Amino acid sequence: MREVLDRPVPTAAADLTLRRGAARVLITNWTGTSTVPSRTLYPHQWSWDSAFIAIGLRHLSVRRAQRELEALLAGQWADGRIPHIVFNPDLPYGAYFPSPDFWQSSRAGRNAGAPEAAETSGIVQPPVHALAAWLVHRADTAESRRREFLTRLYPQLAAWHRYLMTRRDLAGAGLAAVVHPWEPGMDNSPCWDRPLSRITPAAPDTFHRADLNHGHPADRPTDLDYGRYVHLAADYRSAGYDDAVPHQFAVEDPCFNALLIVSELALARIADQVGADPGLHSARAADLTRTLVARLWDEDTGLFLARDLVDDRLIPELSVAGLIPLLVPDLPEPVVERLIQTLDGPHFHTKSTALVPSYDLDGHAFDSTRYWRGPAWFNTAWLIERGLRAHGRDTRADRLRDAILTTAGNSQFAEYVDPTTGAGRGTRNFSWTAALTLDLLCADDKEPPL
Ligand code: 2M8
Repeated sequence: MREVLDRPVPTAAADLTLRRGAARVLITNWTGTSTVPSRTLYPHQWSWDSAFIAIGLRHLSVRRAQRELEALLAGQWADGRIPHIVFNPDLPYGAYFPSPDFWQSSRAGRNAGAPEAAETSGIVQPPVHALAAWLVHRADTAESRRREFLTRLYPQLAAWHRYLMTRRDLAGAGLAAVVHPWEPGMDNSPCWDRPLSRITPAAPDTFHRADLNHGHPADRPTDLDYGRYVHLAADYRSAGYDDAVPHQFAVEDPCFNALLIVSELALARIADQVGADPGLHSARAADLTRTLVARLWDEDTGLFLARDLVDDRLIPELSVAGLIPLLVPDLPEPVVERLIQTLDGPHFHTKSTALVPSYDLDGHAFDSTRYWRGPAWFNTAWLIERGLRAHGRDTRADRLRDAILTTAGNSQFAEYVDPTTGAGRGTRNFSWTAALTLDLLCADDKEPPL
């Protein structure tokens, strides 16, 4: 425990209480090797959760933040993919669905290079990891060098990005595609309704949802959505998790690709530290930025939209994912300006809470409590806060920061909240909510995002 408490603390009393609360969540959710998103609903290690968690943990214990990322990377496949879940072998299969016996990674994923020593899922999540590794390094560069943290991680992170830029460039157009709604991390976003409508759901009696043992059905995806998730994942498994086979669900997501750009820029910084070539990564970030704007920017709505690769059309649904490219430092200024207008316009502006809903407040599918169909989430708010600062909008960023901190504390670090009232929804004591709260409390606002 001592390593967790030996970092400096901010002085204001309210901040101190919030910081202690957030630290308590992260300490409770630490398993000894990594952090679970939630002790009840998500009892294994999740990919982008661990990246956000490491970003917060670095303020408590740099060593623990390093171990968080190292544990995740121990589950990396030889083809470079970082699986979206690394399973805890000590838990029974019933603790979470889909469990290791569904994914069968070490057998079904053998040709794709799944590890033998760990059971994992076969799909991925957004690439926040290089950004997290860089921020963890920067929190204590001496400790990082002593443990050769970046030297060890660089080849793994480079292989991960290579996988996304080659095997996952399904359209051959220069962006990474996702092949399952769990991959962009926003599982039941209305953006996926149209692509998912083509998928025949797996029969309800062929699987058992464990999430409803812990989550309220009104907060979670429907059974119909789950049936489709199961069908898609089972098909991918049957194909040996081979990306070259045709995919029934294939989408270019703006949040996923914006995070890839920022992580490429972080990888350039990392390459520079370890004596590798930073130019490769900065050139890739520049190409990705141009392609993101060319393929996913929608001038009419003032937002980035997802592209459905099955019919090669933009999906006309307004999601918070389309605001995340604000993080990209070299986004053209008129696009930045338009994005901020959209953020502050009728589709995303909530007068009551100042938080950012996951989906269009005026949208036909808006639901203020159901998961990624309206609720406000803390990771997306943190990313937008960082993006506003990256573009010098500090006053606007301060407002969002205050809203995040107030709501995180009032909601017991909820997984997500009703954006119209701020009431907590989903599980409580959720790790990335606590971690990103800590980051906002402890990181220097003036520190460049990269
Ligand atoms: C949610 O997704 C999982 C499947 O991966 C689920 O619904 O069971 C999403 O919010 C995802 O973004 C997150 O990483 C995961 C764990 O917090 O939960």
